[in-house]
Amino acid sequence: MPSRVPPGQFETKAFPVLQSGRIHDELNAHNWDLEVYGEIEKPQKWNFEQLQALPHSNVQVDIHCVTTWSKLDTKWRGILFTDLVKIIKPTKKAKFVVMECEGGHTTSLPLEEMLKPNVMIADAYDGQPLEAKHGGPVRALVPHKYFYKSAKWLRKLKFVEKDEPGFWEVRGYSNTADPWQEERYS
Ligand SMILES: Nc1nc2c(c(=O)[nH]1)N[C@H]1C(S)=C(S)[C@@H](COP(=O)(O)O)O[C@H]1N2
Ligand SMILES: [Mo]
Repeated sequence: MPSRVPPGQFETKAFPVLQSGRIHDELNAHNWDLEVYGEIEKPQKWNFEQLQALPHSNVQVDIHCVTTWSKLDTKWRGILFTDLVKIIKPTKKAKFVVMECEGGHTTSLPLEEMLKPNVMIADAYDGQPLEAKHGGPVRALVPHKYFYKSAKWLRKLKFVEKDEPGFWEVRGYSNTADPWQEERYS
């Protein structure tokens, strides 16, 4: 059977916590909201309660951090990106999605990458509300990319025609970030 651990990675049972700045534990289900804007037909601002009313799915996926840890069979719940786009309807001009986080951190991906299986806006991990240290109340989950594409403390999704490389990407990390191709640095 082919390995589930990509080249240069090792498996960990722990769940390390990584971010550029501090943990945004001031965010919670009462003061958080998500703005979705840019090249879409139906701009939105959802608070946490409104987000709960959107269709939710469960996924079980392996995650891979560029610092070489991989964690297998992680269980998440949230709104699949493929379900999200049915509501907001990206225009023909929408080619990239910029994920904007509390505190100014960003990352981005082509819209087609966000439409791949298991990509979601996650609000629960392992059957519990998503903890602040892992990006709660709501984060992005893009399991087929290195984990720096999975924005924690997500506050805005901006749909754009031209890419806007994010925090780690402008600091030398790969913008494509495929763990199976070991796309770590640019
Ligand atoms: N807002 C924000 N999200 C972020 C980051 C960050 O610095 N800020 N770092 C990324 C990196 S490098 C990793 S490995 C994962 C870590 O997620 P975890 O702390 O839940 O393991 O979050 C990603 N999302
Ligand atoms: Mo990372």
